[in-house]
Amino acid sequence: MNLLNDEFYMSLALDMAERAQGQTEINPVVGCVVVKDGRVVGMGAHLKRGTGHAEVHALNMAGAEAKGATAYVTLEPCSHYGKTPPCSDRLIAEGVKRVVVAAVDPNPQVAGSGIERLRSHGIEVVTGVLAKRSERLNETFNKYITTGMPFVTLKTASTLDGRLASRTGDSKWISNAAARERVHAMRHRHQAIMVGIGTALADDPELTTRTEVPGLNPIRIVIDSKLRIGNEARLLDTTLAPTVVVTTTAADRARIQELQSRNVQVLVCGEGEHVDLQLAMRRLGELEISSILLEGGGKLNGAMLEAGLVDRMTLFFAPKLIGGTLSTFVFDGFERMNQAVTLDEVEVETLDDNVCISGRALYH
Ligand code: AOF
Ligand code: ZN
Repeated sequence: MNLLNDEFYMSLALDMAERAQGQTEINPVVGCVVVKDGRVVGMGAHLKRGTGHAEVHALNMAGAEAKGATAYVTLEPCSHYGKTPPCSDRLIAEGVKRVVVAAVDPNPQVAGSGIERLRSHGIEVVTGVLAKRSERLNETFNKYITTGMPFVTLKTASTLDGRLASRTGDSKWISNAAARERVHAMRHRHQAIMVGIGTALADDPELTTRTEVPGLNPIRIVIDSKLRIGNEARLLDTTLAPTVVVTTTAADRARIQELQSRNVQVLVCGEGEHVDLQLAMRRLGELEISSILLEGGGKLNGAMLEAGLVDRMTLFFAPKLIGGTLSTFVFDGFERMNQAVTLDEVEVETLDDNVCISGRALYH
């Protein structure tokens, strides 16, 4: 930050993109800074799906100053007609001289063709400036656009011995205030939040975002194979946020209709005992849900992990031991250590006396 170089401006563009996390639905977060003759002349971020891309806002602000300028963009400028026209064409039309890009757009409709287009019009393009930071900001987009499957962040708040409640089910509170605040900010950044029916029945959660300043409520998803959710459940109050209940063919048809009449979306994924989680993720992807915060409980956490459907884990630990059997991950377990699910790119952070360990899930 002390040097006047490409990273100096790119980090500003990334800061803007970062602040828009959670509000662009299936679209990536992108920031753009336009610099001419040593001055910032335009800035912009993509703020909402269906509205202007980052480049458009920044170029509108720059006006005639864009001619001969350098544009810093956190994601490769698009080359396709989506809900909006291609940004690479706009950069060309404005006479921008140099474009600095952080990450390549993994969208198969773009994937390098935006950069190619700029170059073919004689624009100098530099790529890879702070690419890792951009890729990390858009890790949910990157998975969704290439697979159609939502990116799943699994979050737990447990004791040091990995318990999410006492033997009687008491869980208020395990983690400290700082950790709980962090979780609400995570809810804001994800499009949906998912729990199992066990958690829904035990805690009757609202699963809304309660932050110091207002945040966005995620779509609530309940995995409920036999439709045991009660009519009084707070999760069925769809005035708070939309609710999707995922069930199986074992569910009572009349009950499905009853839920639908209450504005709840019901997905039937799998026959018999258990929800087919793989299918459920695919169907949720089809509903244009690109990111899910998984808040358990133990059985759903274990099942999602066993199915290889968890992409990131954010595990909060409080310095307490409570014993009992209510574990954060319930599944049969692997036979050998070399089969263990591991965390990659591990980050460790302390929040007062709580510890947060996070990383990408790696399956063997
Ligand atoms: C950019 N700048 O700010 C964003 C980009 O439906 P549309 O028109 O909004 O297009 C969405 C796609 O455009 C999205 O999947 C991604 O490939 C790219 N997003 N590109 O140059 C931006 N948000
Ligand atoms: Zn664009």
